[in-house]
Amino acid sequence: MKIELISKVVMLAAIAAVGSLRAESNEIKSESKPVKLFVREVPITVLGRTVKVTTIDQSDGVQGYSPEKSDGFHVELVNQLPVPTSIHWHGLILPNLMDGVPYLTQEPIPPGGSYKYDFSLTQSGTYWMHSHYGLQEQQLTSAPMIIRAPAQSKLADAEFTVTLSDFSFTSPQDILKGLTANMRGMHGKSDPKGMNLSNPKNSLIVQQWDAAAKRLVSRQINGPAPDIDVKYDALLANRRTLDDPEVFAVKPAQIVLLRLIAASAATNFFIDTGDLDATIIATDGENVKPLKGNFFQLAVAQRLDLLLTIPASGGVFPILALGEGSTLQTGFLLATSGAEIPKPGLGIRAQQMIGGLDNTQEVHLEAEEPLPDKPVQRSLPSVLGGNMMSYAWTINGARYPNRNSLNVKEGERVELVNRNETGMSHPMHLHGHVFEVTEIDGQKITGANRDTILVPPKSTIKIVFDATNPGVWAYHCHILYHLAAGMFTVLKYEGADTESWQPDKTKAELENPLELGSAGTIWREMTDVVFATEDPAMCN
Ligand SMILES: [Cu+2]
Repeated sequence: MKIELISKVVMLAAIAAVGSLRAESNEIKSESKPVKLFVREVPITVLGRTVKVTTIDQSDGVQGYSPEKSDGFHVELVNQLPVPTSIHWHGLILPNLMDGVPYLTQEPIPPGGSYKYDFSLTQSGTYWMHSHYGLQEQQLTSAPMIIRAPAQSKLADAEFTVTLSDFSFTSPQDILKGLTANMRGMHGKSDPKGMNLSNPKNSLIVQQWDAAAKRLVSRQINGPAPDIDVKYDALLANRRTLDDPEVFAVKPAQIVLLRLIAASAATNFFIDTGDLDATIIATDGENVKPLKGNFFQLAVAQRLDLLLTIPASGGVFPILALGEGSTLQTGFLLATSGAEIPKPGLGIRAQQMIGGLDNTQEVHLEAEEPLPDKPVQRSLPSVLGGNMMSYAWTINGARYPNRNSLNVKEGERVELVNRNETGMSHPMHLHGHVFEVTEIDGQKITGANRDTILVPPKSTIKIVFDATNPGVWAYHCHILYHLAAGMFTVLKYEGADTESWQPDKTKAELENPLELGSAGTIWREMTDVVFATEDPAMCN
């Protein structure tokens, strides 16, 4: 009750603030009151077991933050965890010291501490936020961030944002221990490279380009399953499993926009829209030329905006997210009024194993607004190395922490040549910039604009951007355990302030982890104290 009252007051205040801002145009935007975002523990129930995870939410319970582009970004981040944290605003072009990477752009925020972030926004679309501290991302320290602008609201009759995650009852510390100790069959569940090759006859679902129809579809092949790092217990869509999915109400003939965010720690997805034809209209928040199909790729940390039309006859339409190299699936339902929701819901496991992501989709993506013509002035190598056995993952032969850097000068047109020498794919994320994908395995393209590019095994992908945002920026693999095991470097502008860059301290992030993974006493203790007297809906 108390919480409801407070949230109403806050909402009224927020409405009043937005109203006055609008009335007085953009002039007072620098005085916008910051929105408080709380990083805190919450219980969720997965497969009948209730465990503690984390969330990033506002005082009214809304997850994440979705500002108007014209208002700018104004957040006071409050750390209510018992350990330090640091939240990164994934995909945003922002001032270097606002980027939220501990020991690179700021000190971690201690328990009970807070930190203010203020900057103007140059982008709009589907973004997200997540902890960049230790292994917190695996414990769902992440949330959506939709940047609103007039262009965004005209896209569809209705829109739904869905955050996809991977979930394990094993703590991330134990998962990492299992991977680095390479203890096969442990509950940490490492899957050493080559293990799947022993069974090359797997029947797999993969993506295919239907050249005649110009569509992305699925097909079945026989082959070795792709290597994956972690065998998860479940995949989640908006923190729910597919046996109890979220149901979004839609209307017959409605045009619907799906904003899909791969907030997973280590799982790449295929998105299956089933009977509904869909069109990709944006990747990583950046518009692309429309690309149709019903089976799409979405790698760790990427976003996909899909437009689809609900049939005039109505019905229930499952949208599935299938986990690469596994049989796990998650998803949600689009349902028109009166349509019968299947009970029990869909299973959390697919009928068939899901194959590997590749370049099938990427070579067909085309930026709506490509970079202006200009020759590349600096080409830098990014050789991705390592393997599952040693579990040492490298960029240009080195494991982080180190003081190596990819060096650029402000104003240059820069190319990064990602050459993946490993047997696994790596979703490579550049902070503070948007790049264009310009070449895939020798084929020149005017590809998508992105902040995260999946580089499949043995592939070479060139990306190009203009160095117009000075600083020291993270460039890393977004598979959490590859990142923790060294696949991280920095893009350094000549003359940049390196005062906050303290690579030697990053090891400390793994020293006092959150103890949230296991059910039982920890959870009971917490719920008795914190949640016992509140609305049970909060525990969903
Ligand atoms: Cu990687």
